[in-house]
Amino acid sequence: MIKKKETPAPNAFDKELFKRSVLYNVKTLYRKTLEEATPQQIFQAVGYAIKDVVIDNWLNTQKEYDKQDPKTVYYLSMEFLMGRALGNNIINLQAYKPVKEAMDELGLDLNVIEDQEPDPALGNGGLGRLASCFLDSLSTLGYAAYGCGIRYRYGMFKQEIRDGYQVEVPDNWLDDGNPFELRRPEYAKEVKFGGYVNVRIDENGRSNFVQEGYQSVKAIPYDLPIVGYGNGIVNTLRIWDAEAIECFHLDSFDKGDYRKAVEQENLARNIVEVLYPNDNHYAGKELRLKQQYFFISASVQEAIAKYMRKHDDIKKFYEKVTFQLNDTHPTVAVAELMRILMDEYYLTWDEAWDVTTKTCAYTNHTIMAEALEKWPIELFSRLLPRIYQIIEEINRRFIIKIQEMYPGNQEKIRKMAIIYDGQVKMAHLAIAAGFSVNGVARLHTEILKNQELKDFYEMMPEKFNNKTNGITQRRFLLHGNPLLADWVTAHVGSDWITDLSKINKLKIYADDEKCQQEFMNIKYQNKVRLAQYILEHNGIEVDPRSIFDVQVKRLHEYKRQLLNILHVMYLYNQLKDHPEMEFYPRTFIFGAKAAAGYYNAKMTIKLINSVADVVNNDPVVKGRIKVVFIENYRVSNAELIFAAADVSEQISTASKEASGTGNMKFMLNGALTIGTMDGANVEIVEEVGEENAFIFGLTSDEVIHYENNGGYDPTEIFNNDPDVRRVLMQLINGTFAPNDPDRFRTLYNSLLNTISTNKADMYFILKDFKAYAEAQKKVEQAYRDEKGWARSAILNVACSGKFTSDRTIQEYVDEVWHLDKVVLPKKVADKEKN
Ligand code: B1H
Repeated sequence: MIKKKETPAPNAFDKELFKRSVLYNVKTLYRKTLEEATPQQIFQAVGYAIKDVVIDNWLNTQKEYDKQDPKTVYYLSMEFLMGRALGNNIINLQAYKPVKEAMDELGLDLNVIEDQEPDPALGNGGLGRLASCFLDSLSTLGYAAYGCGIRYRYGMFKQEIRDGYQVEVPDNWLDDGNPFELRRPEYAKEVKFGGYVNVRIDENGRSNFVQEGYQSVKAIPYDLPIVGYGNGIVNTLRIWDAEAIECFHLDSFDKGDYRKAVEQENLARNIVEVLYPNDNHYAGKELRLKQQYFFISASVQEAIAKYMRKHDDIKKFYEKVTFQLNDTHPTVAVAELMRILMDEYYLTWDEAWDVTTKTCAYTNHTIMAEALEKWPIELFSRLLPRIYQIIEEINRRFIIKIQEMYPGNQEKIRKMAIIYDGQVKMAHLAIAAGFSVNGVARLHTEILKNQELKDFYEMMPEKFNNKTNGITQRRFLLHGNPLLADWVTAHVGSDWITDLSKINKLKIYADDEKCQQEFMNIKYQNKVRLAQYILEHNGIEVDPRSIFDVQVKRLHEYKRQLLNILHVMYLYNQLKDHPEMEFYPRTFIFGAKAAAGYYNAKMTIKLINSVADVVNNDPVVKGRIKVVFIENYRVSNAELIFAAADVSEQISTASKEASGTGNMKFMLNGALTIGTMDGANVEIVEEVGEENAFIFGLTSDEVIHYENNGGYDPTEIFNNDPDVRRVLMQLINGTFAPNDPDRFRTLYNSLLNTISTNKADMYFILKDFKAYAEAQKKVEQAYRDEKGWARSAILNVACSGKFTSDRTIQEYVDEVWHLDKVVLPKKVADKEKN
């Protein structure tokens, strides 16, 4: 029944040339031979050799864009969590096989070379990774796009675990240089901060608003190629670096400019220094607002300049450009666009507003209250005086609209105004000025419409739409799980690589016993690969025959890693009480970074490691439970982890996880989900069937109902459930901290704080505990039936088609962006293929 492997398309890749290029690069970059070069130097040499191949396609694509003049989306984002570029670029060039051969022939191991590349980690978690998946899909589908962001000197910190605690180590990702980036000083822009606004008569006699007495920095773009899969298209991720506007002149002393020169230099140095490491949490810091305006001003200036190089009517800007705002972080783009249109192109307010509101679209990624961006007026107007003035006027006009619609309704103004209570509310600005507002999963969008943004939805229902997130199968299956990728291709052909709906053809193999065996065998080999990684990096031996039960994501109370580890403690208690009970061996794998200042999150990491120390070394357990905390979870080791997972933990408090995207990566790799009806889990279960997942817990409606009625009282559960009580007491009796029994007291308090009920167990951990434990029992039972498990796992892979970012991007294109599809002329495509 198995189809023959499809013959790969004839490939342009010239292996011999490539080998020579690598040797040449080692020589010219390092004055070394291959034998003398370090692994890092070899990575650089290979990177430059690949960039040479990419650059021709990049040039061609941009030339073609110039000719065809397609509409372009600017994906504006504070974060791009790209992960390593080398392997991904080789994959998308369809050159993995020849490159691997070339390396073999040079006596090099491609995996080892790939491992030398630092993970560009210019993002926190899901939001930044989504941006990167979207860029991959945009290029692969053939749409003109720029990603615009910041070239942080330090990205997401490296996590070390010392004595069970997280320690943050700076991420020097640029130390050895980045072979893929291109510095573009010719597109540098000036960005102005502070000072005051004045009205001046310009040389044409027009009165005009100008910013004076400001400090400024020079924004310098670095371009990174985004290679489409097998289509010769290369888009650009443009990240901005900051430099002092003029070099430091000693004669500044004499002019009295010395202080200003130093300040501008400091401003430039600080602005791009580091990514704020807070996921789902707003850091109301002045420097953060500077970062936002810095990259937005530069990006908007360049987008307009580029448009004006080809067109003369700025009033039609929106016909060629869309700005997609990745959450509220880039929302100053609205006012920056207004500013340039009015102050530099002399459009009237109404003309500028017409262009702006047809250009900007906003994606909401969270309903967590602590993530809402609200800037104090004082700070905002001091740092961005002209921008603030414009937002005031937007607000004034918006309030008039509210009053027209709801005459005399002061409450509406209080809830919806852009500026209120001394604060600038960025989400309100994004909604008022955007032509589209979208959530990132069906449930999330419904909650936006019916709860969080209800007033806005009622006033402007036509703006609201859903775009369920997706992931790129090219990185998370083709590159990350080559064994399964080959197996899928052997059964359904290779179309799934660019059309994931085709993976559905796997369904017919779900009941085929041979296929089930092959699938389980591949999973086993991937588990061996991960076990090896864990042994090397954690010194813990795990049994690849045990169930690999995995929760990897940022650490946050709403994601409920605490529920997971409390359940492990409960299982441990059971084994202690009944050492001979039936128990299928299980390896609980965690990976998570906690924001540096997030105490409960950091203590949860310590708890996981403390439980691991006790459980992993207790002879009564006999290795049946292993707990592993994988240090420094990031894109590169994520690829290994998804491939090896049996069970995918997606256990957020219902309503809190906007979508989740890890859930999709697990599914694509054939893990079964244990999860709540939250975010995209709802749609995952809808695709694969509830019988092929383990769903438990409160629904989002129930959670929201409790929240609207003052919470719930967890003491009742504590008093009546001895299993829960025992686990909780172990948090404060020294079971996992013999020398410091109070160590986990704050975690205990977060669950049981009896002083104010509405703060106790805010994330419903105790409320969901029993249901979770029962679902976990079902996981164990299901895993004992190997064929049944394999069937469900194959069905998960087969039903994952909806969750490709290609589908998401096509929906954005069809319903929001309306981009033109770009096809390279045949001669270019041919040249590449022959
Ligand atoms: C998501 C964030 C986020 N939502 C603020 N919001 C940040 C908010 O540095 N900040 O200030 C950083 C990140 N991140 C995530 O977006 C959601 O939690 C996920 O559920 C979702 O899948 C992802 C992509 O839409």
